[in-house]
Amino acid sequence: MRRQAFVMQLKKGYEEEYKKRHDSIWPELKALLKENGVSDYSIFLDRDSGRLFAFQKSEGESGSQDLGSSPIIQKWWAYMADIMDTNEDNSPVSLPLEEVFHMD
Ligand code: RM4
Repeated sequence: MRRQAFVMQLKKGYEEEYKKRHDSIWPELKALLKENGVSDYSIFLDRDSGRLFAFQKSEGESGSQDLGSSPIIQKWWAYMADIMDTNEDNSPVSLPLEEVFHMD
């Protein structure tokens, strides 16, 4: 099981909207993530900077940000694109982070 973390960027003023959309995350998106080995997935927000810190475990090398070929992911990314910094394909700009400490 691999631990992954990455940073995304939320546009200012959308903090409540971001949480609201994730509180009602699509069941089909959750199912897709689990089917692809993603678990223990959390996203934290630094309200001052709008930085979103994501952590997840994955069974294989790929994680949530590697599923862009899925129509459900493409639909979700398009849905979220108005409130996040995104690439041209609507995927959220994601900065992978290096694990420098872990304690079980
Ligand atoms: C985030 C972002 C990620 C997705 C999660 C569920 O806002 O879109 O790519 O994995 O939502």
